[in-house]
Amino acid sequence: MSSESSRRIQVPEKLKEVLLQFSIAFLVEQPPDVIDYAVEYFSKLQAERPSVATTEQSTDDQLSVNSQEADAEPPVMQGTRRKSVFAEAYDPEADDDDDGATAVFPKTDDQRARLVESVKNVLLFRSLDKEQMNQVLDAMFERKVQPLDYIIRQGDDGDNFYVIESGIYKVYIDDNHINTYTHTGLFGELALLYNMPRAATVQAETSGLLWAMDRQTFRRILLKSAFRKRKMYEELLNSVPMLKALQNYERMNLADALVSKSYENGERIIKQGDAADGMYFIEEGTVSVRMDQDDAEVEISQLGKGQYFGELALVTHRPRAASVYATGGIVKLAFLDVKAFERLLGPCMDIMKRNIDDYESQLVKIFGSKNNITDTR
Ligand code: 1OR
Ligand code: 1OR
Repeated sequence: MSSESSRRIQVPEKLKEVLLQFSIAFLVEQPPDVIDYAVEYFSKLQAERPSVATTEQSTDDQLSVNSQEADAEPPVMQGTRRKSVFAEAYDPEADDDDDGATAVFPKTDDQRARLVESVKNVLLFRSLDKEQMNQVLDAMFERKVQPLDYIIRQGDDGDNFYVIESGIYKVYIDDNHINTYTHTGLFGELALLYNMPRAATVQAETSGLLWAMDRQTFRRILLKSAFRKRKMYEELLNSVPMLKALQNYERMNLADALVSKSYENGERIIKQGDAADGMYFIEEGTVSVRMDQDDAEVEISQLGKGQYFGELALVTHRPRAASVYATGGIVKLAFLDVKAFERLLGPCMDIMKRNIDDYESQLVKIFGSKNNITDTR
C-alpha cells in the first residue's frame, strides 16, 4: 500500500489500525465534540484491553474490520454516547426539499420486473405504502457499472442512493476495506438520510447493474418514513443488551427490518410445536412463556420490555420449544422475520447461543430432565 518511495516516515500498522477504528466509531456515532469523544473512546479502549498489549501486528497488509470479524470492532460508547446516528439533529418533518412532482423514468416490462426483484429485500422500503412504492419504482433509473468504477467517494455530497441488481461492490473508509456487497443490498442512503458527507467510498469490483434514485426523490418519498421508523425503534434497540454486539450502522438496518405487532391480553403469539417464521422484541408489556407438560401448560418464564423471544427455533432450526402469550394488557412487539434475522443478527449469534445454554440448565431445574429443546435431531 505504501513505501515505494523509500525515505518516507513509516506509519506503524498499529497506529493506522487504532486511528481507523477511532475514525469509524466517530463517523458512525457522530458525537458533537471530537476531543471529548476521543478521551472517552481511548479511555474505554484502555480499560478494556487485555493486560498484555499487543504491540506487533504481523499481517500488515490490508486491515479488515468487517462486522463478521466482530472482535476487531471498536468499542461502542453505549453508556456515554451523547448522540447516535439515529438521533441526528436534522428534523425531516421540517424538511422543505419538496419542489414539485417526482421524476418518472419509463421502463420496459423486463426492466420493471428486474427492478421489483432487486428491491424485494430492501429493508428501507418496508415502511412504504403501495402508492409510495410505485413512486419509488417510477423514480429509479438504471446505471451500468464497469469494474473499478467509483460509485461513491467518501467525503462527497450525497447525490444518489443505490439498490444493487448485480455486481460486487467494495466499501472503504480511509482506504481500508470495511464491507462488501455481493449482488444484493443497497448503499448511499446515509448521506441522504442524515444530510452528511458520504461516510465511505464504494467501488465496483466487477461489472454490474445498479438502480439509482436521486437525492430529491429519496428525501421526498423515503426520508420521513425511514427516519421515523429508525427513530421509533432507536430506544428499543438500544435497550436490548444482546444488540450491543452490533455496530450502530447494523442496528439502523435492523430498525428498517422490524415490523410492529400488537397483541391483546391472553392472546397467543407463538404456539409450541409450530414452524418458526421470525422472532420478537418486546417494546411494551409482558409475555408469559409456557411449555406443555402432561396435558397442561406450565409457565416457565415471564419476559418484559427490552427482552426477546422466538429466537430459539431460528437458531436451532426446530419447531417452537414453547408457547408465548400476551399478559397484563396490550403487548407491543417488534417482529423480525427469519430472512432478516439471518442477514442481520449474525454478530449476536454467540450471545443468543449462550442464553440458549441457559434455557437448558433452567429446563433441568424446572422439569428435572433435559427436554431436548436444542438437539438438532
Ligand atoms: P453513504 O451515503 O455515506 C457510503 O455513502 C455508503 O457506504 C454509506 O452511505 C452506506 O450505504 C455504505 N459504515 C458506513 N457506511 C457504510 C458501511 C459502514 N457499510 C456500508 N456503507 N459500516 C460501519 C463501519 C464502522 C460497515 C458495517 C458492516
Ligand atoms: P422458540 O422459537 O422456541 C418459544 O419459541 C420461545 O420461548 C423460545 O424460542 C424462547 O425464545 C422462549 N426454554 C425454551 N424457550 C424459552 C425459554 C425456555 N424461555 C423463554 N423461551 N426456558 C426458560 C428459562 C427461564 C427453559 C425451559 C424450562
